Amino acid sequence: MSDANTPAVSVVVPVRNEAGNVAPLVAEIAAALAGRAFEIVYVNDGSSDGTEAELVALMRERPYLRQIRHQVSCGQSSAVRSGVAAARAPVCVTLDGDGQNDPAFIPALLNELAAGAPRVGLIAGQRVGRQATGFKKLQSRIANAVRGAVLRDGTRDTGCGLKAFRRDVFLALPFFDGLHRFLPALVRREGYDIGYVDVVDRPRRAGMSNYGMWDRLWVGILDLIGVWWLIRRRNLPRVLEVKRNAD
Ligand SMILES: Nc1nc2c(ncn2[C@@H]2O[C@H](COP(=O)(O)OP(=O)(O)O)[C@@H](O)[C@H]2O)c(=O)[nH]1
Ligand SMILES: [Mg+2]
Repeated sequence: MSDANTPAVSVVVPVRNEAGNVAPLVAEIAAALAGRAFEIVYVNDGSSDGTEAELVALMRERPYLRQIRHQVSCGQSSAVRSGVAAARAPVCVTLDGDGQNDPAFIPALLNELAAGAPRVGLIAGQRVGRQATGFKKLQSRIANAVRGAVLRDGTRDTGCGLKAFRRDVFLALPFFDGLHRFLPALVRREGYDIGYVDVVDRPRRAGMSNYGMWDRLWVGILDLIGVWWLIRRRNLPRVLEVKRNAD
């Protein structure tokens, strides 16, 4: 893709301290999207390790790679939002920066989104054969079960970073810290359908997880109440424009 052309897809990767994971993932994303007009937007959320330098070095040889930086870490949801806001394509894909999400699934997500247009607003990856530890899997299973029971969003797993969506739909969502874990319910709230693609998770390539159990538990409960309220108060008009009389 030459820089002057508008890409068809923007891949947004939120990262905080993912040194060692950047170059292999960028190569995999580029390979998965070969033949398409794409850009990759890394959102470096106040990393204190070599993430920025690795990106700067790679940007020299990869014209489709961009780096957005938060001066101070603002969290994964804000990072995704900054990346989608900066994206130039009408369709965005997100994935985690630690290598757990395999970019080889990106074309399947994009194909599903295109096939479901304009009714489908989001395609969510749903993990099968997860590589996390037993305890982490249990936490995630409970969180997904509680969320599914409260929100009835028909989604087995919202914790997977691999998602494809229309940029305009994402930017119209009410924003809050933690939003990235509730995308299916929020996109459904706007009147769109959700599609799903099973994806096979991998182990984190290098470094450490950014989250502990308690970080996610308390805010997760608070966010669930907030999203439940948003859905309860949903009010979606069907807007039609009345044509001018052509006389
Ligand atoms: N921008 C940003 N990204 C984050 C933050 N915390 C985690 N991430 C990224 O979100 C993705 C998932 O986080 P990770 O630590 O792997 O969580 P886990 O897979 O649930 O253990 C990775 O790409 C992280 O770099 C954060 O505070 N800001
Ligand atoms: Mg991870």
